[in-house]
Amino acid sequence: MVIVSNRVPAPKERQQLAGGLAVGLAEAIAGRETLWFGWSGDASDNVAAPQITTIENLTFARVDLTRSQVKGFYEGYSNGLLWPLMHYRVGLMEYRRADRESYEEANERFADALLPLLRPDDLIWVHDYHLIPLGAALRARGVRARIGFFLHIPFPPLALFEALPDCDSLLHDFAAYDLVGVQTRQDADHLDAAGRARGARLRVQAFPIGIDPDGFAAQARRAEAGRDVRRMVDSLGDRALILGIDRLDYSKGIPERLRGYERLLQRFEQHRNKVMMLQVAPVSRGEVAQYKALRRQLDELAGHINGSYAEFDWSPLRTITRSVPRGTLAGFCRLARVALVTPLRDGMNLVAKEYVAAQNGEDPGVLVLSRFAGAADELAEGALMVNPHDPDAIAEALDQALRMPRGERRRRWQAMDAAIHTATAAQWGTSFLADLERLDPQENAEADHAEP
Ligand code: ADQ
Repeated sequence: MVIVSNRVPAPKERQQLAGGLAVGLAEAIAGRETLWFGWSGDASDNVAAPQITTIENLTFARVDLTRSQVKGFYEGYSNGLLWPLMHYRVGLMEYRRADRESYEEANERFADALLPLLRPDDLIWVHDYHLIPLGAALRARGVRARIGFFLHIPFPPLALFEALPDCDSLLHDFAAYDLVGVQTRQDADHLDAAGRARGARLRVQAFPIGIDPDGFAAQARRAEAGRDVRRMVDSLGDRALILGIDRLDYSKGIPERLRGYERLLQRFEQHRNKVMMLQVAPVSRGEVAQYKALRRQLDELAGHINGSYAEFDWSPLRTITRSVPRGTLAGFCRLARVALVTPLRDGMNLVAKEYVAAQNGEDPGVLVLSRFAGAADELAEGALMVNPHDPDAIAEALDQALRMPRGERRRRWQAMDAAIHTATAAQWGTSFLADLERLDPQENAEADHAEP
């Protein structure tokens, strides 16, 4: 079993890697000898062979990139171009041919470094938009093993995807994989239609990613008695907590959400000094220009809201742009009366599922969810659904959530809790791999070299 993802954690960080990918893979790879290959996160100018560490039957192989690849491949093409494009934000795309070359070059480099570590009977699973050309690069080097790919972010409609000058070659890169997994039916339809329109034959299927709901619930219960949550309870008094948790990213709709909260304070005066909103948004990709601008926008809006509504004993909004330990976040989820998960576009959004998992089923909180999160497909029955572009809709949903009687909260939560127990992280990983193993390997016309 070979997992390839852009970032591979240093082996000692493994236990902190509780995100969807690590949890989903843990079960899927249990009992299999596994190689986890990818970028170390470091830049160096003498890029050598991968650093390899083995812990039981899991081997980590991490390669460095050059500084110019970090700029061109990672910050430029992956995060400055593909990320906005895939999130339907064509206007934020920054296209440079040199970045495109760096993207190809980094993928070739990954393929060269991975090749000697492969065995003929391997099952290879590549993750995310940084690595779309890797499958084709491996095929060109003669690899005939089954190779699957999972796209964690959305795939836009063809009319948007065509804005990418390299759209044909990327679609043909997708076609080098035996199986391409995406989060939702809509993403699958878009990618499939784009492939067909451009003459690339793809096998695409939706595999919605999940979480480990019982593990997260246990973490939330443990955190309830912990110091951070107790401090939070003390500082809230009898006010209701409204919670937002995201990476600081423009796809997450954080400014739009704050405007919605501001509308609540403006229009529904009865909630003033009765609620407190906490937005946790650690800075990510801080080197990319659009992210610097977002940070400034967040600070301005927070200042504006607190400046307009604070009272001598109450600030309506707190923002934290440092990262907060996962256990503490789980505890905050359990405490929060409402979670605001309102991305403008999101592949899945695991925070929505984690919030549901963390609730006390006897007295659960309410999830306000964007219709543009992949998670909406599974959680629409229980969540209050909103269009995040409409601040009044957010304000009205917040008001409804804050007034919602316990019976309704329980009914809604039960529907969502059933959904997150149906499509778990473990089930996601095992079902993707089972489907990949079951398929006939594609005829890899380009793979006319010997097996490595
Ligand atoms: P992300 O955009 O990072 O992931 P998301 O699914 O919300 O988004 O979060 C992934 C993990 O990071 C979750 O376990 C979450 O708890 C954690 N996380 C998020 N914000 C955090 C914060 N402020 N502090 C600490 N931890 C935080 C991409 C796609 C998503 C898709 C995932 C998984 O953009 O749409 O759901 O991959 O496929």
